[in-house]
Amino acid sequence: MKQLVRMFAVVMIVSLGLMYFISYLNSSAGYSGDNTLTIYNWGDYVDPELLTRFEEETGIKVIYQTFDSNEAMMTKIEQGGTTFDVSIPSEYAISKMKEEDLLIKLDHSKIPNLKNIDPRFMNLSFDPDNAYSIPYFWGTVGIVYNPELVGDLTFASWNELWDQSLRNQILLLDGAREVMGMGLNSLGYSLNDTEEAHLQEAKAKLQLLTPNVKAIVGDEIKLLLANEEAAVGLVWSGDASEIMGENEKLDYVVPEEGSNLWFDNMVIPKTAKNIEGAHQFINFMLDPEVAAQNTEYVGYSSPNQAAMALLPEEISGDERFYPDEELTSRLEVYDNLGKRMLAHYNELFLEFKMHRK
Ligand code: N2P
Repeated sequence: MKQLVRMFAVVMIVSLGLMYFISYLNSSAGYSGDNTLTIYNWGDYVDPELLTRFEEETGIKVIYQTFDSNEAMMTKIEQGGTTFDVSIPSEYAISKMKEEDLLIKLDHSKIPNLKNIDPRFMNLSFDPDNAYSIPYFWGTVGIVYNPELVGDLTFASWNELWDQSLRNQILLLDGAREVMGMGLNSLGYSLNDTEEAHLQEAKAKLQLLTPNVKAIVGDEIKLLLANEEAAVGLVWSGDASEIMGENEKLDYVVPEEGSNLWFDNMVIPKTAKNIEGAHQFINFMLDPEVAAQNTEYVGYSSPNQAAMALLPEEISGDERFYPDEELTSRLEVYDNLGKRMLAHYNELFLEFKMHRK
């Protein structure tokens, strides 16, 4: 009997010890409630070293997931399967998410680094007073091209993309607003046009581009263009700057008919579990040194004026990525066209994609 009691005691002690050890492992790995932060960002859109630094400074473990279009991101957040603490949508998506009650109001007292943001990027019409969103990066949509492979073309006009010499030479980024917007702009229409006849005209014109389109791709567009797998690409400006960093022969231009000016802001979705940590992360990304390092890493344009002051002139003074007033006056921001019209843009883009096959 004595032996049985002793054995029982040993089993108890060992299992208690094991339980303690497992809970210690869990907490040091950070998987305990408040101690994690789930971030949902565009692909290739943060310096991973900064995520590690955030984890070290705060003891919060970052879980990181990526998306490649506003549409994919919104669908996932609407479905609510995964709960995200921070995401980074573009302006029209922010407006739509606000409308659908998917975002929480931010507590600016927890984001003192907000003072570093250039006032030009604050209080924009998609989010008055930045009640729900904080500037992260901004940019344009344009054309990267290899002057050695395109003859006399300079892409002063979108219509040069339709030139017969570009057969199978164009890569397009995989975005409904961007590609439809390019079609509309090439016809002299607004990229926020909602007139059915204009939209059909744009789709028909895009279909005529098909022989020139080599592929419609995600982030791999950067590698393909830098490696000269295609002569021309429809890209976001920051991707262009990264591509040109890899291959100095290439250039970036925003055609004269106009194009898109976009803003990506950090938000906290309604389903967030770690609202405190989310504010901490937003504030961290707004620190001047952190934002400068992030800008150098991803190649996009920073709205953080304190960070801009830390960046070399070759970045902050590059007018292709920090456009002057003349260029800015030709750019349009995507409007939130409403659920139905946005779905219609997606449909038309999908039909164009199907038509290629
Ligand atoms: C980065 C994607 C940039 C997002 N890969 C443009 N809104």
